[in-house]
Amino acid sequence: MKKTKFLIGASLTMMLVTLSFSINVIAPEEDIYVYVDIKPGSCPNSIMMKSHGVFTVAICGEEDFDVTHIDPATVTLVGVAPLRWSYEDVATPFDGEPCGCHEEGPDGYLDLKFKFRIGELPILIGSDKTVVTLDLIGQLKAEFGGTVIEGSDCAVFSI
Ligand SMILES: [Ca+2]
Ligand SMILES: [Ca+2]
Repeated sequence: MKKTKFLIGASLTMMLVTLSFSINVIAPEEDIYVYVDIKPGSCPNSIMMKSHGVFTVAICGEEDFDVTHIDPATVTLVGVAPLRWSYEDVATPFDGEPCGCHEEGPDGYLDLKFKFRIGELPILIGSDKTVVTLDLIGQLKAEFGGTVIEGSDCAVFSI
């Protein structure tokens, strides 16, 4: 009886070792956290749900982060794909508290700018001026390792 328990324990341990080993092999890279600015130059980031327009979201470039390494086609905001994208210095990373923002614009580092359609956001708000965190996710281009990038910013939604 004891021997059986030992064998089960040993094979479980081996399975766990194998499992963690393969995870390490598949995902050697840590995700890269990027600074995201909804409506660059604006704070608060107000979005009117009923206006069926578009709004701008920038991924901020930094001294040690080149936004041209990002594959724009992989980027989504709360699961929504952008209408289009372009490269322009329009934003400055905000390093304050979560959901904080500033009105600073260009900082000398190129940013990746996206346009998203307000009507495509999967967001339902019950009351006016609801603050919602919007998560952005994407990947670097294959030649830069395809590493996952992620970031978020908040918007104040009005009905
Ligand atoms: Ca902003
Ligand atoms: Ca910039």
